[in-house]
Amino acid sequence: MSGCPAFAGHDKLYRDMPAMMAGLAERSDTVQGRAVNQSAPVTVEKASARVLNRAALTRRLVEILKHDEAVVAGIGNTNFDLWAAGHRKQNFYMLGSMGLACPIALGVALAQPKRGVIALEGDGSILMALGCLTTIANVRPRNLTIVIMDNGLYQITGKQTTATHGVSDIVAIARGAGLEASWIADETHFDVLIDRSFEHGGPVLYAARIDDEPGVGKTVRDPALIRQSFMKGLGTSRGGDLDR
Ligand SMILES: Cc1ncc(C[n+]2csc(CCOP(=O)(O)OP(=O)(O)O)c2C)c(N)n1
Repeated sequence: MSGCPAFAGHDKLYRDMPAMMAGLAERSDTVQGRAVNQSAPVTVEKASARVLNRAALTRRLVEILKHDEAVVAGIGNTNFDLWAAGHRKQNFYMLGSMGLACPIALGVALAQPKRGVIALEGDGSILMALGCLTTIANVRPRNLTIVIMDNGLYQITGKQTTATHGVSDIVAIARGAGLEASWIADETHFDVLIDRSFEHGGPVLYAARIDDEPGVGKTVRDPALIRQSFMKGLGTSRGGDLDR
């Protein structure tokens, strides 16, 4: 099992970032070979966020991963698109119940504090479990990054609208819970935010406004298999009869 050295020895919390960024000169840098503007604003409001595509953003995330980060996707489209981006043993795909990507990711982050952990969740699902944001904000796992894919819909059950389709703003809710949070302006800003969360730590929540394209894959519907693969990916599996 390899941990995430990016977190070791970095004592600065993400809340120091605005002050740090204010001191940065205008310059370009690269994240995994992509040019990024390191002087882009750290926090962005919803009105400035472009509508993105969940599958493309998920592929982008998987490409940016540098170590064996755990990625925990919620029920439905977030895990369909994570699966479609290419299965990794460090991926966990929630089946059946909404609102559990962040609580599961919190548990993984606390159990393996040297590993980067990313939760991918839909707006409908996080709205069902807002209390977990207050827990995460108070427990402050530095290795946890949350990405909310906000299409304003319970898409997978027939596109019923959620509260974020109306006046509710998931980033504002997260900030109220005590988390550092930002809307994602565009794909390049996403690269910068993810890279910063790896370098400087969390917990942090980023929300993307996304379109209503359906998920592009279909996760294997076998919870035991998913759990066993994930435990192997985290180095915590004791193995079973089939491994002999
Ligand atoms: C506790 C619970 N309530 C209701 C459902 C039915 N359900 C499954 S997915 C879903 C919508 C999920 O919406 P969201 O998280 O926004 O993801 P999207 O479908 O938009 O990708 C609903 C209502 C469920 N599985 N679990």
